[in-house]
Amino acid sequence: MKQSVIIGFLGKTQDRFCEYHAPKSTYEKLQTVQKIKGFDGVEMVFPHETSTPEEISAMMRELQLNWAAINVNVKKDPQFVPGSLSRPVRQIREEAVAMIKRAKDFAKAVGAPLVTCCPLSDGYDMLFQVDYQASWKYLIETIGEAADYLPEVPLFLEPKYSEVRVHCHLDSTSKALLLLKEIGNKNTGITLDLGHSIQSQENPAQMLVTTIESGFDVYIHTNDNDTKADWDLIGGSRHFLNYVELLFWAKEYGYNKYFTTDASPRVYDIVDFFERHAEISMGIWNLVNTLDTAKYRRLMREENFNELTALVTREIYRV
Ligand SMILES: [Mn+2]
Repeated sequence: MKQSVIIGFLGKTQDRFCEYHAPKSTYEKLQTVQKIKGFDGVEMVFPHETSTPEEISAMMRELQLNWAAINVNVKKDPQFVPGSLSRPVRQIREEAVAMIKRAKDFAKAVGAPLVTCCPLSDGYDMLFQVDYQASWKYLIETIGEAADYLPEVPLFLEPKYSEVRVHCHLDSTSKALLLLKEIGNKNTGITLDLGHSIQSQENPAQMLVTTIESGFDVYIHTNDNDTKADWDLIGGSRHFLNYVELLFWAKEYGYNKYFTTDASPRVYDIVDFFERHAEISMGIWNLVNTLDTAKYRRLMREENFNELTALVTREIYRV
């Protein structure tokens, strides 16, 4: 299991009420990754944490870190705060597409395997606020154009139900998958964030399978929450069995990308918080590797829920 982290969470973070931890430069964040036992991968936000490909590559080499992904942020700049890829203003949509293209150029230059995009500002707060017909059409156009550019760097979309809009357009894995189907570019995928998926009342393991069986790739973000909001807690701290089941199916499909931690330490010590996340994640991965998956699959085919439940009790919960 390869584990990485979205390095934005290693510096200062904030919510509506509080600020947490001190600001760090990109170099200091990368030094922190190196300190976390179990992590050697990096997801970096473009363009807000990046400089030149040469400078960033030198830092990554010096600290012996590896790329999980480039995360292109099309919501932070002032013109994108009310939305970007789905907006009726052509110039704003074009600027957002151009930013994704530049993120792909950067990913190629530094050797990162993929670009992931979570268009959180594209959505709405009130009913009768946006034209659903136009916004869906624009999402197909803009993300389709960004996907077509530099096909050797695949584009992954990360859906989420809520925040920063009350209702994001890509509010579930299914909705994002439908968009990818409409776009029809095989060099695309879903960034399946466990916490986003359960907030959308999905089963993450089933959405992993559904996405792959629909012909699209998957990149996994790990965390946990209470399903009401995206709290970015330590993995397994509330939905242990969901985490086990997701890793069970990831193993079945031979998932070989990074498992990237999308969790927020807030009031907790940063290194301790991520080490606890790395530890439970590796523990679950090791556990999954002890399971006789062929036996589980056979029992599923036989609809033997009684034996499956007994196996889960004995082999997973171990009670
Ligand atoms: Mn995520």
